[in-house]
Amino acid sequence: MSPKLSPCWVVLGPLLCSCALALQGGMLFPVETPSRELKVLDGLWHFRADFSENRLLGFEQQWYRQPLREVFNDITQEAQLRDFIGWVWYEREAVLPQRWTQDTDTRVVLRINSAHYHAVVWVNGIHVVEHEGGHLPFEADISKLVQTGPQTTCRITIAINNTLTPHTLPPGSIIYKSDTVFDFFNYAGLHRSVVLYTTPTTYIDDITVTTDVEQEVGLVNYWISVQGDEHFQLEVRLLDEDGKVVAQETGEQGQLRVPGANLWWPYLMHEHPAYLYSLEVRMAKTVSESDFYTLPVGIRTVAVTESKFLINGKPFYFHGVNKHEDSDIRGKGFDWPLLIKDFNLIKWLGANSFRTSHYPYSEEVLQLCDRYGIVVIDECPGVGIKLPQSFGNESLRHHLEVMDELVRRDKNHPAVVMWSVANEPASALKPAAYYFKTLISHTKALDPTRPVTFVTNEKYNADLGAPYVDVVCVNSYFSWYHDSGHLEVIQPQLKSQFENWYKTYKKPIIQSEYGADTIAGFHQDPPVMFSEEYQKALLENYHLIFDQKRKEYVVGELIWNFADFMTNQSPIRVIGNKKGIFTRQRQPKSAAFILRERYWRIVSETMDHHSVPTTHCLGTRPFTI
Ligand code: GCB
Repeated sequence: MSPKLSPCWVVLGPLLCSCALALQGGMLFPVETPSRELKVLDGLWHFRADFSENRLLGFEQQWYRQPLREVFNDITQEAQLRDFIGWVWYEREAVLPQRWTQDTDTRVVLRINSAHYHAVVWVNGIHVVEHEGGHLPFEADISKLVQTGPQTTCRITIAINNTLTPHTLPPGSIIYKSDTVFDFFNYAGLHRSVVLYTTPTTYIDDITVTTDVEQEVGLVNYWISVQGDEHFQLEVRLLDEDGKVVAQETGEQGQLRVPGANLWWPYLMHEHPAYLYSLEVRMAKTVSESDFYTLPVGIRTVAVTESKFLINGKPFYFHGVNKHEDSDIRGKGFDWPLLIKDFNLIKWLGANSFRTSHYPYSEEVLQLCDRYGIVVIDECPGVGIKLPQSFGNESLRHHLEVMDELVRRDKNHPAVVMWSVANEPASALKPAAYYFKTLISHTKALDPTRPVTFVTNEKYNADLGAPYVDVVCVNSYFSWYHDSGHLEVIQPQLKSQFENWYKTYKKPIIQSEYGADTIAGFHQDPPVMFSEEYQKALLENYHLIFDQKRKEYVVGELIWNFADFMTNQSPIRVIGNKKGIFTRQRQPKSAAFILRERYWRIVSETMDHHSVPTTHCLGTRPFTI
C-alpha cells in the first residue's frame, strides 16, 4: 500500500548543561572556519535496492567491500521500487585534499545529516557507525581510516532500511511482506546532505548557550566542551550585528553580560525582529594550533503562565502553520529554493510560527527561523504512538535517546521556544501516564529553559499525559472527521473543547491542528466537503471561537496544513493529504487569503502601529530573502 522509498536518494543538495546529556559528544553544525574545512557530498550517489527474497543479500555478499557503481538509478518510474521495504544501498567516492590524508593533526569527520530509518555506514569497506532514526544527524571520526596510506579518495557506503515497527520512532507497521500503516508518505533514505569536515585533533566539541534578561542587561550563559588534549585556553567574544565586541570572557563556562542588549524578537512582534549576536569561540592549544567556531545567539526569554505564553515577558500569540518536509519530485529531500519559497509564503501570510510536525526539520530551516524571527515548536518523530507495545520500556528508552539527540542538536536556536515530544499518541491508555511523565521530565532535565508539550487529540478527561505538559496543544477536526459536512457543530464543539481543557488544567492552550481537505479548483456553494468554499467556511467558524478565547487563555492557532503533502494510498486520501492552504506546488487556495487577512489583522491589533513593517503589509510586495 504505502510507498516506502524516497525518490530523493539524489542528495543535493538551571542550566542546560551538556553534562545532562547521555550522549557522547556534541553535534555542532558543520561550518567552515579558519580551522575547519567542509566538503559537501551532494550530487548523484550510486544506489541499489536489495530486492532479494530476505532483503539481506547486500550484507551476505558484503556490498560495502566492492564499488556498487555498476548499478545506477533515478527518481523511480517503478511502483516496485517506490513501494520497496528493506535495505537500500548508497555509495559515493570522495576525493580528499592531500592534507586531510597526510596531516595527522587533522581530524576528519563524516556526518550524515539525516538517514531514514536505520543506517549502517562503511568507509573503504570498514564499518564506522550505525544509527537508528531519521531526521537527526550522526557522525563518525574517520581520520584513522583515511590517514593510512597514499590514497586520497575514500568510498562511503550507507545501507538504509525503512522498516517501521511498533518499537521504532515513529512507530508504524511498514514491514516487508506485511501491511503498512502510516499517516504520511514514509520517504526513506538520505533526506539531507552527507558531509565531510575537519577539525584540529584538539577541538571545540560542543557549545551550549542559554540566555536571560535582568533589568536591561542581556545575559548569555555558555558552556564549552573541548575534546583532545587537556591543556588549552578558551576565549569567548560576543559581537553585535555591526561586528563590535560587546562582551568577552575566558574559560569553559561563564556568563557574558550585555547592557542594553538588543533582544531576539519574533517576526511581527517588534520593528527589528530576530536580532542575532555572534558568539566567537577560540580554543588555543599552542600558538599554531587553534580551533574556531562561531555560533549565532539570540538573547530572549520564554515563560509560561496559567494563561499566557511569554516571549521577553510579553504575551506571544502563535498565528502560524504546521508543515511537512514534502514536495513534488523531492519528497523529503532538502532543497534550498523550496525552503526560500516556503519562508516567503510564511511571511506573506503574516504567520509568526510553525510546528515541525511530525519530526525534526533540517538545521538549515532552524537557522532561517533564527534569522527571520519565525518561532518554532520543535517536534520529535513521536508520531503514531498508538499500540500498547509502543508504550513499553524498549520504546521509551529509544524515545528518551531521540530527545537527547534532538535537544543536543537544536538547543541553541533562539527560534525554538518549546519541545513537542509526540503527536496524537494514545494518551488515554494506562501506560501513557508513566511514559509521558518520564519523557517530559527527562526533556526538562535536558533543557530547563523551554516548556515541553505533546500534541493531543484525546478527550480532556481521559488524557493521562496532559498533567505533565506546560502548554495544552489540542488537535480537532470538527465537521471533518466528526459530524462530516456539518459546519454548524464547529462553534459549540470548539467552545466546549477549550472550556473543558482550561477548567481541568488551567494551562494555556494552542489549537495545534484544524483544517479540511480541499482540492484546489473544486467549487461548490453552499459549501460541500472538499470544495474551496468548505475549507474557507470551516476556517471562519473556528476563527470566531479563537477570537473569543484568545482574549482569555488560547495562545495559538496552527492551521493543518501549510501545503498539501503525500501520504500512503487510502480511500480518504486523494493523491495525498489535501488540507494545505497552499497546493503541493505552493500555489494558494482561497483559504490562504482568509488566513492572510486574519493573521495581518491580529498583527495590527497586537503591535504598535508604527512597528508593523510596511514592506510586509497586505497588498505590498512579499518578503524576499
Ligand atoms: C491529524 C494528524 C496529522 C494528519 C491530519 C489529517 O490529526 O496529526 O498528521 O495529517 O490529522 O489530515 O488527517
